[in-house]
Amino acid sequence: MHFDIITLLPELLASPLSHSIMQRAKDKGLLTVELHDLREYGMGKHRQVDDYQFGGGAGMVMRCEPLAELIDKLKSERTYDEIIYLTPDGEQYAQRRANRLSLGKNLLLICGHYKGIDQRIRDEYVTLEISIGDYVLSGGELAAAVIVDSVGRLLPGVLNDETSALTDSFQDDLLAPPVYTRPAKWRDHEVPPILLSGHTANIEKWREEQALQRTKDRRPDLLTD
Ligand code: 6GU
Repeated sequence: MHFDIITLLPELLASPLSHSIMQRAKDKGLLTVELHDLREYGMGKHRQVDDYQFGGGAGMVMRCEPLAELIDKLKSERTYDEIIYLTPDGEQYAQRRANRLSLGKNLLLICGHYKGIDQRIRDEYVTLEISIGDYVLSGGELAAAVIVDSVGRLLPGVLNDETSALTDSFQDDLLAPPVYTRPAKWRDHEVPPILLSGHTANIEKWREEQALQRTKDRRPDLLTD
């Protein structure tokens, strides 16, 4: 799978996508990520990418021309499954969307800054708008990293048995059960004895019960909708 990411802060995105599972996915050739610095498409000698908003009001808006030039160039090189704008007024991101996006081949992510991008770019190019939660980030870069990580780890061959996505929280609309490792007794806390019993079927049943209880306690909304 290939990601193109349009950003004013490529340095901010490079590091989170260059470690651990994401780096392994890249090394295996399963995931490619290209960062495109919008500043290089800025206007005039100051490479301007933003301007005052029509109608007044605080905050700058990202201009159409630099974005359009870069998006047109990228669209001439690839066909995108989705052109995604990261924005706090987008669809709330969840595992279901990550699962669906992971079936695609090419995704284009657009990171906004300031008050966001001119509405006409959204109307002309964007096919999906995503928010990663009800809070405001300074720009779309951290949200883009969230999308690449959550989608990238679902690609066939990225995860091994140890890191399997099948037992993740949310994969069946349930939170994951508690997990333990050695030692079996730490301070005065013991590992639930069933996990040491070797009875695979009972352990699996216990984990399902724990997952359900944890979901009831912490995220009852997941069980109703
Ligand atoms: Cl996608 N972008 C920004 N700037 N803030 C956000 C967000 C995205 N999702 C939640 N807050």
